[in-house]
Amino acid sequence: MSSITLTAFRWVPPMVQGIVRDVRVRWAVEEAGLAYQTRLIGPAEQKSEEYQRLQPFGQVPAYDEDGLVLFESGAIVMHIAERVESLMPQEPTARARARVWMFAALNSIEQHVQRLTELDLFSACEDWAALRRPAVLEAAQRRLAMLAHSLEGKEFLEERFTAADLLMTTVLRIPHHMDLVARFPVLEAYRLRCEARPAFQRALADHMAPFATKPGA
Ligand SMILES: N[C@@H](CCC(=O)N[C@@H](CS)C(=O)NCC(=O)O)C(=O)O
Repeated sequence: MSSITLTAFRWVPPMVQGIVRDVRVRWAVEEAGLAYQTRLIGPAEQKSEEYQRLQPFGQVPAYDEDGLVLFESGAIVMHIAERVESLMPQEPTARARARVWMFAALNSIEQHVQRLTELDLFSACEDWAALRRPAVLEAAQRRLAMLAHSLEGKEFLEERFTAADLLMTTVLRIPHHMDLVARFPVLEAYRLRCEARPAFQRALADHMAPFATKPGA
């Protein structure tokens, strides 16, 4: 039985609760049926030498499994998924296809929805943001339309749920402050279908639980 410790934030502002990247790792661990413990950190630990030895950029998540220290949520999810059939098929072609979509989620979709979300949540009052937003929105919509086209008539990105769907769902959750994903009924139905999984519900609840207590309260 391995010992897994996942690092997450002790508290984040309500506007980003539910979309911090530890959610995807919690979800993968839950799908894999593994037990884990959480180490919650705040700004001081984030900046510490000790933490940056685990996560060189001082970000979350960081993951420690019996002394094997990993960072980058996508790499952590892949590490977990490669051991469990429920997240990653054994058959080589299906496995390669799942990997393709994992990278697509993180490299071809996430950057667009992240850019738009950052603009809206952190820079909305800046004059430059108003000028930049239409092009950023247009690029995100174009990419999501193509993703919706790929998912047309399908339940999941490939034959069945895999770690690729897990990552893609967490990416589609990023622009939660607006109806961007809901503009594409295929994507909205897909997101809701994946989020209905009990493992996701447990992961989200465990991610949210610490935020009930405000720091210093
Ligand atoms: N590519 C990294 C990104 C990690 C990341 O952006 N983490 C955010 C939370 S979702 C963070 O720690 N932000 C605080 C900071 O950058 O100082 C991954 O997927 O793990």
